[in-house]
Amino acid sequence: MIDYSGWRHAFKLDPDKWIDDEWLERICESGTDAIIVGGTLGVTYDNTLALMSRIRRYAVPAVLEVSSLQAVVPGFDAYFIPLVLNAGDPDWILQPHVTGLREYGAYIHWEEIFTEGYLILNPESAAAKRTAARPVADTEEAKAYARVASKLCRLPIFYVEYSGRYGDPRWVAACRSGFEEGHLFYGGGISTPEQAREMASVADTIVVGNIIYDDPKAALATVEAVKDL
Ligand code: 1GP
Repeated sequence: MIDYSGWRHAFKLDPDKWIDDEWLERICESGTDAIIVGGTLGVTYDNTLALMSRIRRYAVPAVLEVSSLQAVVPGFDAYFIPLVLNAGDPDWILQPHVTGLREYGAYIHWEEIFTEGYLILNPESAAAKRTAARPVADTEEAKAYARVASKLCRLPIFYVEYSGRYGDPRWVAACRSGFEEGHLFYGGGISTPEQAREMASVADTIVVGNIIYDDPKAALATVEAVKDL
């Protein structure tokens, strides 16, 4: 069973985006704590399987963040299941989960499954649009969402998602204060060592995604930044 409790840094690779072998090796061997495979658009069984097979050449833990029932590929170390707490479209809260468990419920290795309470804070992101994410008014409301995840739902993971845009550390800190016992991930717009350090000071794990494809050298620098802390 994987233990993410000590993770400080993870890279998120999108099956719908291309990375060549050389950069994939550098990313996987960078010292990051894990590779999360996930995306919002264009994720299929085939491109997820293809990416997993390439990542599996390396020792780094590999996790699939499930966003499509058609793309659940066996062979990852663990599966993170998002539960979008501020989804405006109720189909995105539990409906896909019911559909999935109805079909695959008997075959699941539950020790590999971890539910993430997801709070989407960038209204321009593809994830916000797809789930019709409700705007969050202020830090107190963000904290209340974190408490819902922690105290009412007892979820092990809270994921503050700014995908595509660097967020406000004060909002992440508010989520941290509402999510006392569990593990807090932050993802969104990290592209410099300074941003990596800033968010790592309020989140347990920072997740670095897009910059891998835009400027892979800058992506690698975020690992060092966090390890030094
Ligand atoms: C996306 O939180 C991750 O799900 C990372 O965000 O792609 O903006 O780095 P970026």
